Amino acid sequence: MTTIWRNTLTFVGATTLTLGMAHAQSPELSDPPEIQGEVVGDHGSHTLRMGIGLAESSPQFLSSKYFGEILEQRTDGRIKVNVFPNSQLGDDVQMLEMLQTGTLDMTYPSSSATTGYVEELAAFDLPFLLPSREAAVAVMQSDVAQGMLDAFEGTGLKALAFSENGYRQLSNSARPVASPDDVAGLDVRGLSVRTMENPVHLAIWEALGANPTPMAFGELFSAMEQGVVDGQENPWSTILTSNFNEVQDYGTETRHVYTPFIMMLSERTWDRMAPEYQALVQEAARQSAEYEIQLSAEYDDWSRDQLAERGMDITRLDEEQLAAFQDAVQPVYEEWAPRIGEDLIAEIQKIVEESSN
Ligand code: TK8
Repeated sequence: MTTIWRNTLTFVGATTLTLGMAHAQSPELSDPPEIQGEVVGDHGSHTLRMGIGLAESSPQFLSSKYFGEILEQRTDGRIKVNVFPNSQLGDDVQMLEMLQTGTLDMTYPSSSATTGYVEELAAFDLPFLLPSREAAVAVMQSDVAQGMLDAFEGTGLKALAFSENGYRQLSNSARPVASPDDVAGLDVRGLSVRTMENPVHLAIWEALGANPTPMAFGELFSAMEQGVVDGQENPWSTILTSNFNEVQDYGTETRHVYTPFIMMLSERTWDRMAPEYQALVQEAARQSAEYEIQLSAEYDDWSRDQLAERGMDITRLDEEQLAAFQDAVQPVYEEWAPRIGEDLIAEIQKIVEESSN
């Protein structure tokens, strides 16, 4: 593991130990691939400011640092990337607008935050569409997905690559959840669940009998801490690295949606770059996205087990319990498949089937 990773993780680890939580802050992570290739020609200097939502220990941050290292090494320091984590520059929606106005160079939103620009991306928000990581990666690396990235042209956003936010899991502070009835609450009120600002996610939690509350990710921790919402849904690694377990007692392994991240560059920044730099940025994005997926996979189950070790009461669903969630959200397909595009969904499902052969 190169020095910068060791420093980053050691710092994070030390912080954890200082706080008295004798828990590892990250699993044994793979080193980033060796940076290959010559130094490209001198086409001037760029310092790129990149805002992301997640913490310094997240796969999103670690892979973004690697992205910057590739560019710095392959341009002999002429391109540098400063990564600002923890939503400190804003949330996904705000940072995308900052890319359009040119006040920020890069950001790394969930695809769910970008469906206002490219509606087809809402396919990724359909519940239980992607049954495995292999299927999800096959879809993200397909021509269909590349077509979605290309469709951002002219929006002020250059979409560079898909990577993994991951399988979303429910957490809450009210009660254990093993069924949609537990979400809806038979003799108690339904859970208030924060969702991303995305209509399909709203529909999912309405179908499950919750009271969904769309909210920016950066406001979520304090909303849960103050009891403004009972719960939220995100991958285990996000729940762990954003310390949601400090304010959430119960987890349920629903895996109801697989959300991609999309690495985004402002078109204004892209247009200022020489073609050779553009090609390098595109290649570095692809390489760092691949590394991010690997880190996210290494983090996933480990994070769930860490959360349990730290006291979160985690419910893992059996086949029958999972089927109850899948049945309950079937109306979401009926409502949204025609709006997203039945042909597109069929193409994605074909890629899913082929990926399991
Ligand atoms: C981070 C977000 C987050 C997403 C959410 O910027 O908002 O819940 O899952 O990862 O993109």
